[in-house]
Amino acid sequence: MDYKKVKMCRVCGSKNLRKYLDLGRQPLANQIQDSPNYPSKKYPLQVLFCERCALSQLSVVVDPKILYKDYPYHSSVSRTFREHCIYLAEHIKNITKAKHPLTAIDIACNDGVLLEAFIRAGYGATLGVEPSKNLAQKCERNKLTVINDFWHERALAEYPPVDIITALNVFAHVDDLGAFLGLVYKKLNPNGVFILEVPYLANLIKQNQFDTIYHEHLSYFLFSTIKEALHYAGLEAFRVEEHSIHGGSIRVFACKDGRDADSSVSKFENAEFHGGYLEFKTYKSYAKKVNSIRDHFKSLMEELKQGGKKVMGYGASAKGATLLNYCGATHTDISAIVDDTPAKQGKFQPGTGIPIIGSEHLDITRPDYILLTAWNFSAELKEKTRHVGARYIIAIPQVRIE
Ligand code: DWN
Ligand code: ZN
Repeated sequence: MDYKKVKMCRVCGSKNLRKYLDLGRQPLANQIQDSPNYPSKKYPLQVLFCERCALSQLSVVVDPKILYKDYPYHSSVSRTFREHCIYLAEHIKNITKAKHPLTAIDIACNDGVLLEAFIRAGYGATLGVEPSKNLAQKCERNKLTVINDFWHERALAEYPPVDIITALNVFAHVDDLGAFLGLVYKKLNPNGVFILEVPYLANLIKQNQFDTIYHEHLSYFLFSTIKEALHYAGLEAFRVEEHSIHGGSIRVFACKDGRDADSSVSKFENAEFHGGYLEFKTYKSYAKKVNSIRDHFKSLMEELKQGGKKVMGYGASAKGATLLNYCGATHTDISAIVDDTPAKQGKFQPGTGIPIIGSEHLDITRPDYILLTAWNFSAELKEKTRHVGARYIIAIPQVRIE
């Protein structure tokens, strides 16, 4: 079986899981297809709320070997993300009392953007862990030290503990959080710091960001739920920051040296409690807003098609796959999606038959509208396409034309 059903909460073990959103059966968002007719396998895409710890989690777990065997998403394509990593590497240099140069491991290092930022910031020994062969090979080509494997005991056995361990956009992808965090605990020096970043569930709800829901993202976290998961592994959250990357992420700092938490911890916990994020009804009303976005998007696509307008997308993103598949959009609505990732060009967005092309086609086709399917990089994408003279469609948090 290439997927399993979730029967209990992966943070607290509760069986009281209530479904609040059903995005239907969808293809795997990053399974870029070689042909438009390739019938991509579809899996249930439903989100459950844990009545005990408020974790939101998918109802199924797709085999990670299927998801990450050969991964088309290259983090370095986005200048915004590269700058985000450079800032992070500098920002955390003095977070630990360890002597410099610091040693660091980046879990799910993708094509090494953060590892390169560590080296640029003067860190000592750095190590990446990346399960996707194509990305690990890219790191090796760039002279980065990387283990081509998942983050687990056997793969890390011969590596000593380090001062800094980072996990950017991977914690939401992990099924066995206990094993994951247990290994973090083991591989962290006594006064080391673990830093994770995930899309922030409160933002997903406030900003109607349902397109961040896809099969790679098994969990959708509040800070309070992350804090609980860390605590079970002997790690204590001592700081939390909010950052705009990827539509709004939280960055959580954890340690095992018993240092005091700063005021950000109670601030986030109080905001989540008073914001209603620990209550099921908040998520039910969110689901209603998601469906009205879908209906609005579908009618806009129909109106533009009837008006003979040319619409292209920019960013063959996983979030774009969720949006387009949930709204039933195909190549008859969006003629093509531009993406600067060479590995994605010449292929097709899963489930839609929409071809993925290079940006040079924008000048040839001169679309009337560009759908920013990577709206989290709107500024960067608008800068790149201003010369085209098209108007922009953005679907999140509301469908709008700019
Ligand atoms: O968690 C994840 C997030 C961090 O990244 C992964 N599971 C998968 C991935 O999700 P996504 O594909 O929705 O992420 P992005 O970063 O919103 O995707 C942006 C897409 O747009 C990429 O395919 C790259 C492309 N792009 C481009 O072609 N030119 C992006 C920029 C900024 C550009 O200038
Ligand atoms: Zn729970």
